[in-house]
Amino acid sequence: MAYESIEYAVANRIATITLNRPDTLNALTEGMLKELSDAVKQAERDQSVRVLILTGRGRGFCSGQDLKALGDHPTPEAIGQHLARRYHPLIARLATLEKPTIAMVNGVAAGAGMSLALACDLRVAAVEARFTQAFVRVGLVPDSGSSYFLPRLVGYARALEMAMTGMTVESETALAWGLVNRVVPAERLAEETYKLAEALAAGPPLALGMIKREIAYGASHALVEALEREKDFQMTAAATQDHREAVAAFLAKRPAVFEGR
Ligand code: T3D
Repeated sequence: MAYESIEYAVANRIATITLNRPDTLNALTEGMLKELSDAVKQAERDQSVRVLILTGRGRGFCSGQDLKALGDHPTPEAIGQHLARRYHPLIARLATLEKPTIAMVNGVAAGAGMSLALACDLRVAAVEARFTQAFVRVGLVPDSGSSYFLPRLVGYARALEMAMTGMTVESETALAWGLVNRVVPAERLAEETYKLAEALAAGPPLALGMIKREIAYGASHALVEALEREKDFQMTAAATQDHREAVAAFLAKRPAVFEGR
């Protein structure tokens, strides 16, 4: 599939998706959502890709649904179908991708654009980045996973405040609230994000995929169930060549080389 409103590149085992409609702060159109889904699938299928980075071109990360394209789905039913057909599979695929994902938040993340950032595993933000649950400002409610991820990240009260007021949360507050993992000056955003991505890309891929599933499971299950799940995953991890390699490397005082088997 040829892309018009995103860019997709792979280098050093890291796939980067760049939203590329800078004039609208990368507002999401039907075409862009299709391309984005296709690119995430590519990153999923490509065995050489170990980490996925999502970012935006220009001064915005993503301003959410393109409000000028709202007329494409003018009835409540059409909006519901649009969410179910375009947003839900994309958010679910991102969140369950068995590879680490990083949102490199270069600027404002609003509405469903903020949801996209939240659906990634980690968020590295530029000082200029800001976050707003803009939905309420256009008389809508959080969608695309914001109601799920936001309270888990920042807690119930802060999630409600953001969702109900549409307030803008600046990067430093986002860091203090646990909304982002790191805040760095804009000129170091790419360097710091790729350093983190490279460290993850050098890790044991099967274990990383299981860690992602394990933490998600633990966040929504009882302790006894989480303990059982940990045991199952640990047995699977212990059976991998990567585990044997890591122990051998430790004993030989050399870096481990993980092959994902
Ligand atoms: O139908 C469905 O599927 C329903 C799903 C809904 C999901 C949603 O995401 S609803 C929420 C949609 N998003 C918004 O409501 C955010 C709208 N944008 C803003 O509030 C502000 O633009 C920002 C807070 C994001 C940034 O403000 P600022 O002052 O930095 O920039 P700006 O001047 O407002 O925007 C710059 C340009 O981007 C401007 O275009 P212009 O005047 O230079 O030609 C603006 O119109 C455009 N733009 C920004 N956001 C959108 C947009 N164009 C279309 N859609 C946008 N969402």
